[in-house]
Amino acid sequence: MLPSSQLKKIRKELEEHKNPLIFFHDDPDGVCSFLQFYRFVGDGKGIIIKSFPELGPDMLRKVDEYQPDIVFVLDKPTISQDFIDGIKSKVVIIDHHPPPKEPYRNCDYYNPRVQDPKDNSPVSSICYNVVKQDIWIAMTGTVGDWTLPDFLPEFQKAYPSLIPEKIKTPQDALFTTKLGTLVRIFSFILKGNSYEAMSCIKVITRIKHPDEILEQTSPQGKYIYKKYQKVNQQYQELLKIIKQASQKSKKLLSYIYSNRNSFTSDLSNELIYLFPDKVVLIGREKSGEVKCSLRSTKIILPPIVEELFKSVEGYGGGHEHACGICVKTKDFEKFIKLLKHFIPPV
Ligand SMILES: [Mn+2]
Repeated sequence: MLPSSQLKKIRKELEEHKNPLIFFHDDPDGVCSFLQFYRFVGDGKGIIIKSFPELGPDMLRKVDEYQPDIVFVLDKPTISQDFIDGIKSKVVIIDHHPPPKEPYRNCDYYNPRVQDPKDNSPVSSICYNVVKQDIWIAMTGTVGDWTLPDFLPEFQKAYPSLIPEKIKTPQDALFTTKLGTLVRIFSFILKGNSYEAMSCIKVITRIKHPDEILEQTSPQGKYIYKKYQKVNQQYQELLKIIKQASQKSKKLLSYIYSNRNSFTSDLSNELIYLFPDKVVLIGREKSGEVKCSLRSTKIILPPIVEELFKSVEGYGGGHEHACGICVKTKDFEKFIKLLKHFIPPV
């Protein structure tokens, strides 16, 4: 976690600025970070970043349009210096991915890894330690990034039905609890284009209790749940197909699909939970590229990924046991062959 002096400094920024523009990563951790800051200030505007891999100067248009008094960038690992330099107001970046080799200039940069390279506390848990409100949103984002935070006991006390006390790992929280369903809801409403995603997020800014969504006790909650159900139907169909295909796989479970929502991260997470002894690679083919999520419980992935890119054109990286990778469709077979080579026999 960030030192309390830094948490206080961020809180002061939120108290002293009335019109923040908040860019955030399009996953539950990013969304929940945005929601906490937005609800704390009570005003401002959020922009979901779907661009990959970099937040670039093309987004400056949005800054000029809105004229904010401060810009936040939450949970987004790669930001171009030109983007930062093009902003007239103050820029505050909060992240928990490995910091850039060349530190960003002209901004305040907060990342727990700067002090402790192993501390990758999700951004939504950092935001909670800043604002100290909306613990259910903070918890959703944090568990969405496979982490149980220090405020878990406090949360269990406030929302005992969402996460039973016996839960001791993020995996069990994700796949066996109501909180896990909430994480999935927050992930699935982001599918589709930015406009649709933002209109759902706007609805959530007005929701006071998670049961409004989970039990559909308010019109807002009902709206969110309906959107989730529609996406979930697609997801469950794909999951079923991949589970069947998995019976033929040995040490590597790989599956490529196209023409559907981007589910590679959600699918690979659920499949590695179901098949912890395999390496899981789920890819989505689109315009000549395959975007993949790679998971393993045992193997440290980033050095392997780096090694693969010496022979195959592509980019990607990520955490020790979870990586995002992009390869050209024409190179994909070669990529899989090489990958298999790096996985030790079961
Ligand atoms: Mn994150």
